[in-house]
Amino acid sequence: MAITVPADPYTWPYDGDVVPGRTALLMVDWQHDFCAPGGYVDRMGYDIALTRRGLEPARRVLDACRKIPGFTIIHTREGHKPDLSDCPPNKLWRSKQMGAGIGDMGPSGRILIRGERGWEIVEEVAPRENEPIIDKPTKGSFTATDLDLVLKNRGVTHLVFTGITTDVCVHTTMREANDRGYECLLLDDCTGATDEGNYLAAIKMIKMQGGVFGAVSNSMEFIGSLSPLIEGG
Ligand code: C5J
Repeated sequence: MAITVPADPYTWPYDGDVVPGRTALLMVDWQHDFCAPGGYVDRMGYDIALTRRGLEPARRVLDACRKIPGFTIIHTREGHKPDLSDCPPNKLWRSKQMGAGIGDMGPSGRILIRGERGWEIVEEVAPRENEPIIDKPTKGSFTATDLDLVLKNRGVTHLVFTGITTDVCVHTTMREANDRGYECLLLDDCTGATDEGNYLAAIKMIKMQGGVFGAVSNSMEFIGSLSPLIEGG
């Protein structure tokens, strides 16, 4: 029996079947810096309730995917080397203008620096040993990383997205993936932005032109549709 997910603007995937061995769940940047008190987003003065909102639905999706044999789960983290050698000067300058300089000391350690508390993935969706983690100094997860190689090695052609923030790292990664031919699905209750208008616009953009970057669904539809594949589900 073919498995599909009700989605907008088309039933996902385009080729009519979710095949676990060809599908990956991408958990984008669920880091303290983007959704926990004292992190980068908090220090910039944005409301972390907006970025944190998708965490519980994303955790449920992660749990479900972990029970599907053959399903790949990948986590990403945005962060820089302690010496900032991989941080473009303009990115550094902009962060300082916002009062949250990359590399500056904060309540969660040095902001957006690899190895610091703020850079770690929050406990609710912490990676397991068999789940690859992609570290990136960039917004997109394909730039300056081996994500494409990891996916190709596993034969993955279809990507399901949760993560933060919708309009920045999730969108950039989804666009990069789409350009590389991956068939993408974003779960809209499993993501959030620092601005509600940007969140809504980012979701809308995906759906233009018949799904210019893929399709949009939600955690309930996704888990319900995949239930025949979920062990004990
Ligand atoms: C941002 C991200 N918003 N993970 N990073 O700077 O979306």
